Amino acid sequence: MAKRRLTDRQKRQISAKQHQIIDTQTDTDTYQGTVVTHHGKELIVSNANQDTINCQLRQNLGTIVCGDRVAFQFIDRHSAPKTAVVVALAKRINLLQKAGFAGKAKAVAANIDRVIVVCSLVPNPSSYLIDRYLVAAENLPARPVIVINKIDLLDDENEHVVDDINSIYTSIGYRVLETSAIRITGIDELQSVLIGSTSILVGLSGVGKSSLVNDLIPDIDIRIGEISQASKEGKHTTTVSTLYSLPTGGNLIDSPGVRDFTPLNLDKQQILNGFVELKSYRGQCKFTNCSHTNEPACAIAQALENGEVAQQRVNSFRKMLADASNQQY
Ligand SMILES: Nc1nc2c(ncn2[C@@H]2O[C@H](COP(=O)(O)OP(=O)(O)OP(=O)(O)O)[C@@H](O)[C@H]2O)c(=O)[nH]1
Ligand SMILES: [Mg+2]
Ligand SMILES: [Zn+2]
Repeated sequence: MAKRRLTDRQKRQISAKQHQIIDTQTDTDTYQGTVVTHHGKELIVSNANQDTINCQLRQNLGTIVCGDRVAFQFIDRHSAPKTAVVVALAKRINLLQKAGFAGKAKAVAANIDRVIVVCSLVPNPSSYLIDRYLVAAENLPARPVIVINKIDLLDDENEHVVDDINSIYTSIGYRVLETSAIRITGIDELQSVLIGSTSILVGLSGVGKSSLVNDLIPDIDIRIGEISQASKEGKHTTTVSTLYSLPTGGNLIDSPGVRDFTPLNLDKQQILNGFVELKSYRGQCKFTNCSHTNEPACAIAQALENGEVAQQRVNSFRKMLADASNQQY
């Protein structure tokens, strides 16, 4: 079939699209977009003009998740909402996955530049959970940032929590932000971190991820969870990852809160690589298969003894190694 020649208008439209070119798509009726959300049969894609398009999915494209770049062809571009069919999936930069039911891989989102690990001051954050998110982020790879939300609940009792997180994580190079979604404090700082990249908010249910999105994007009004006293979980808990376009440029993905997070199938080396301050000791233990627990001349045990690394981080590292070796998948 002869190739259709592009009109000037079409050329302008195409050059205006800032999304990554999908190599296999040369058809001029094909447009590029980013998956806003995909849940069951609902698949919403946005294009460079921020139009949201209800899409169907051509078969055999595999799993498509929030943040994926896709090519689509309009079914009806004049309907409200516009409708289209997704015909191709672009190669991913990365894919954040977690261990779901029975250890099965569950894709969370794709093409992530930054992982914003949100914890709340109350109840006290789990350092092991923060560390597992950091390991997952380092292995994507994506740049992690830690957010301590609900800072309005700061008091004499929990002050040390903020100090501990700050001292442990800033000393190994991570940015730690303190926010209150309710009082709207720390939001400008968070906003400046997000500019120009695709970030995902992750963390336990109820820590305030959706509330932060509402602060960052005043035009939207995501339902947030009132913490139910009975279940201690948000009633309007987020159930599907959704990508929002930030007014300052960049995208922000709000993800459903978890009860727990286990990165997927990381081997020993990947776990070590995920602990940024420990990975420099790689290859320095006496035994090449050192489990870094109780062997003599373990470089990590030695670093701990010398006060070069934090006990809490080494505990997390050892626990993650033990958990990984117990995983039956
Ligand atoms: N005191 C205080 N409460 C907050 C703050 N941010 C959120 N909350 C409250 O925490 C509850 C949960 O907020 P959400 O934004 O729904 O939390 P989430 O992390 O999106 O929860 P999931 O969608 O279940 O993952 C709501 O009752 C919010 O009003 C904050 O900074 N301070
Ligand atoms: Mg939410
Ligand atoms: Zn060792």
